[in-house]
Amino acid sequence: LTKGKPIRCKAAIAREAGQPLLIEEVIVAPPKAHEVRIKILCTSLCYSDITFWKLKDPPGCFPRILGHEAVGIVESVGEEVNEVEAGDFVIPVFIADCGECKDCKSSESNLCSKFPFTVSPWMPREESSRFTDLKGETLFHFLFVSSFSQYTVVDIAHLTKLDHSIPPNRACLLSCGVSTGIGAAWRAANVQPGSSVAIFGLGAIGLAVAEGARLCGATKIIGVDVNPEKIVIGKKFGVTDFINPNSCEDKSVSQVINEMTNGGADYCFECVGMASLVQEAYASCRKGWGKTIMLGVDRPDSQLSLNSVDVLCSGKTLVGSLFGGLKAKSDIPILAKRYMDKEVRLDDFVTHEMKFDEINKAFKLLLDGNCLRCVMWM
Ligand code: CXF
Ligand code: ZN
Repeated sequence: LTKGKPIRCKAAIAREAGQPLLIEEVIVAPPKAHEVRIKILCTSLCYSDITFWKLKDPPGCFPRILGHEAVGIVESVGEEVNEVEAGDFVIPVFIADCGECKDCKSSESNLCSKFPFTVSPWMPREESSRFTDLKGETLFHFLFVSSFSQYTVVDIAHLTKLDHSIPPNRACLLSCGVSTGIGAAWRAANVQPGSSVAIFGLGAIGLAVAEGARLCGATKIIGVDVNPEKIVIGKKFGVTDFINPNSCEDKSVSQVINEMTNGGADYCFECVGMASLVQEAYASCRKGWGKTIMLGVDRPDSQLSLNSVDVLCSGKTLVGSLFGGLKAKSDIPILAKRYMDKEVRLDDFVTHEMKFDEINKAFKLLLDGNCLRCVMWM
């Protein structure tokens, strides 16, 4: 039995920014109070792993165990954990759902205020790590998950229990990107039947927004992307109309969308992470009731510029969201059930599956834009 003892296992360590990950043996400490040690079954790659792998600043976050889109089995629990037990099937999520604070109790928010979201290299309750390498050096955590390891320790506030019916190579998608996109349409925007939607950026997140919009009954789903190959993949995910900004001639994308929708789309989603595209999305949504939802992550110092009189006269809403506005503990089980009921489609997001050891190959696939989701088996 491993309970209460350190576990030695394989992990992929990011030792330096932008350098290939190294598969090494690591030591995973037992869970402290409110913590759970889990055996990862599957982990997939999300673009945020790449963003933070590339990032040289802030310095001091390497060596690090990246990975935050995963599913696993509870190996052991620390004191005060009653919600899950050894053997349970669990999904870790980068935002907390403590269930007790004003935000978690409100149906209007998914931004826990007991454990506010930060990009911290530690566990959420204290500045400490549960990982060391075989030389005794501390390895940093990532987004409170660190799933590029056969075992990891996650705070109970960041874990959602699921029943075992959903296969692990599908369940892991619900841990970040696909949930974020579906959630943005379903929770952050609350897309209404018969409405029009414009999606800026048809990567995995944008395509998941399309899936969410379809599930909500949107009838016009406009995809905007500079890559013409996205027409085919977009159609598969319910995109009804396609705009390539490079072939709009003298018109702006927002002009084209305003004409196509007779006054602007009901909902616009920015899924690239470019401040200038947020402005274009905002200009593309309908006066009076149009809603623009931000999902993409731009550089921390980027600024939005909107004309104040335009905003004043617009009646539009601009809203930012993390994890698509989903409340992890209540909403992920709903998405899992809807997948099992063949309503939510997850299969088409999985373009590649491989062994965890091949993680550097997975990085290259996503970096080169050749994959939506690459699922790795531990
Ligand atoms: C992101 C959300 C925005 C900040 C960085 C991490 N989450 C997951 O990919
Ligand atoms: Zn992610």
